[in-house]
Amino acid sequence: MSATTNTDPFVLAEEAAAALASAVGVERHDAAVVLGSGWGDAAAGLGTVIAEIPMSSLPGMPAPSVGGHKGTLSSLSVGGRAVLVLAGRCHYYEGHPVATVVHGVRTAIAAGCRTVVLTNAAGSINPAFGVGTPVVLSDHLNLTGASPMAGPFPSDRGSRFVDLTDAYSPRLRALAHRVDATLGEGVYAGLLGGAYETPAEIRMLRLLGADLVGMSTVLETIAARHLGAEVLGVSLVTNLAAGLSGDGLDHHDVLAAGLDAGPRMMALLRGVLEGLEGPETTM
Ligand code: 8IG
Repeated sequence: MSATTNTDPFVLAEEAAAALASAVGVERHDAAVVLGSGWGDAAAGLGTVIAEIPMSSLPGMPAPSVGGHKGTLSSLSVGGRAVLVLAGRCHYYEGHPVATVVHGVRTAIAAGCRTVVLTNAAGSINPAFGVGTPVVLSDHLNLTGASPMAGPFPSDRGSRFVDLTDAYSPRLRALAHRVDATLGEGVYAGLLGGAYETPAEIRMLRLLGADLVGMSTVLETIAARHLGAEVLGVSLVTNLAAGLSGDGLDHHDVLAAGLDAGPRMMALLRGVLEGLEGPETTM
């Protein structure tokens, strides 16, 4: 992590956004895409790469440590819009404070992004969603036991209690379905992780209404909604959740499923970014 004297995570995000703007030579960005495990190859071909920097070169950003996460931050021009692509994220299970887990999203929003697309790899609890299927998030269950809104909170940073009624933007979900009419939608259960679930835990999650299970995204969604950005969440199903297939679970399967679904995920992301409303920037 870069040395910094700032402990206020919002100020740190503003510092990171300023460092980002000067490193990539783009003053403001319109949208951000966080690429989860298996989504890395979907970024190639999204648009014209203006600049690419190591994420860890920005204040407050640790180097990602999980396989399948590149750890780069790219500034792209997609259909005339300035798009930040964060290839990799850090996870709560890695032992980072929640503020660090959501720092990339807060930085992107401080850089101007009003739209945040959060992608991840997930286990499927719903038999309708097979391996290799991208699924739009309709909602989430935050079962991490943590929140970016817990702890000391500056009085000048908006609402203390974030409204999560439409955590995942109905408008962006509709746009995603226009781009790819066969996409399903489901509820994502975000767990602390570090281990996959037991079959009993998966039966519990199914009873709770979860369709997908993973170890990311929910904290970032809360942080993004607090700062007023619109969120689109998309999971790529890379395995059936524990107990739903004859096999055990392995991180390598996750990466392989991502490679197979790459073209479809790329087309989805590109279609969504090109379909965003608002003035196109001139770059
Ligand atoms: I990929 O089955 C992926 N990430 N918790 N459970 C949890 N996280 C996951 C899973 C899964 N698959």
